[in-house]
Formats: sequence, C-alpha cells, structure tokens
Amino acid sequence: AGKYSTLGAMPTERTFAMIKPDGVRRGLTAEILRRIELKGYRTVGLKLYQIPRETAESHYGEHSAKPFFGELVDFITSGPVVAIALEGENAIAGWRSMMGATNPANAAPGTIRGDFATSVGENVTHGSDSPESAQRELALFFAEGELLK
Ligand code: IDP
Repeated sequence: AGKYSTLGAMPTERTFAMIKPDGVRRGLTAEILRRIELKGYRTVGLKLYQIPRETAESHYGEHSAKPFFGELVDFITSGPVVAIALEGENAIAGWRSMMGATNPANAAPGTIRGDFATSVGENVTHGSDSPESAQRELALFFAEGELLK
C-alpha cells in the first residue's frame, strides 16, 4: 500500500466504439463483441443503428474538407452499424489498440483491422481517439437513458 498503491493505475474511461456497416454485413459482430468481452471492458450501451446522414456528417466533421469525405459518409450510412459504449481502465487507447492501425495494411495481426480488413475505407471498426471525442461521440450516438449508470 502507500507508496506503490497507485502504481500502474489508469483512469476509468468511457469510449465510443462502432462496428461499421462492412463489419455488420460480413457477420463480424459476434467476433468483435467477443473480443471486447474477453478483454474485460464493460458494455454500458449497445444498439443496432442506421446512422442518419446528418449524424454521419457531424461524426466525421473533422474530415469534411478531405477528398474522401463524401465516400466516407456514403459508406458509414450504407447499412446498419453496431454502436457500443465501453467502460474500463484506459478504455479509449485500449480499444484503439485492439482495432489496430487505420490503414489495415499497417495493422498488426491480432488486431481487428489486422485480422479482418484490407481496405482503409472499409476497416470494420471505429473508436474515439481522445476523451473529448469520446464524450462528443457518445452524446451524438446515445441518448442519456440508453447508457447504463
Ligand atoms: P480512425 O478511424 O482510425 O480514427 P481517422 O483518421 O479518424 O481514422 O479516419 C476516419 C476514417 O476515415 C477511417 O477509419 C477510414 O475508414 C476513413 N479514411 C481515412 N483515410 C482515408 C483515405 O485516405 N481514404 C478513404 N477513407 C479514409
């Protein structure tokens, strides 16, 4: 106790995770939820969701000037996604590490993108990249009553 009691302790965080339309279409939902459960994150919100175009444009607002923005919004609204609110120690960076690099060509085997994706446009999952994004994205995708206390 005392001196070492907080050694290695990390903050409990909430993050927004999503199985993108390609992941749902390809039947990867159960495998991805299985990995989340085995890792030990608590699922505090979960729904199958057809993203309205406006929500997609807001979610990816930081990319609105990029040449691939239109394609990105078309793709993310092309079918239902699984929206997931996760809670756990260091959940924001931890979930991103489970997903692997944005471009599956650079994603290590054992990561979701490394194991299941070949294209940067269809890379199976999303995860918030900071506490600010997590808060913004959770509020965009979930009403307050949809998240466990
Ligand atoms: P992230 O999803 O790993 O956080 P971001 O850089 O925030 O990556 O990009 C958001 C999403 O936009 C990516 O997951 C990917 O699907 C898509 N994207 C990123 N760069 C490109 C590109 O050059 N062409 C097509 N899609 C892209």
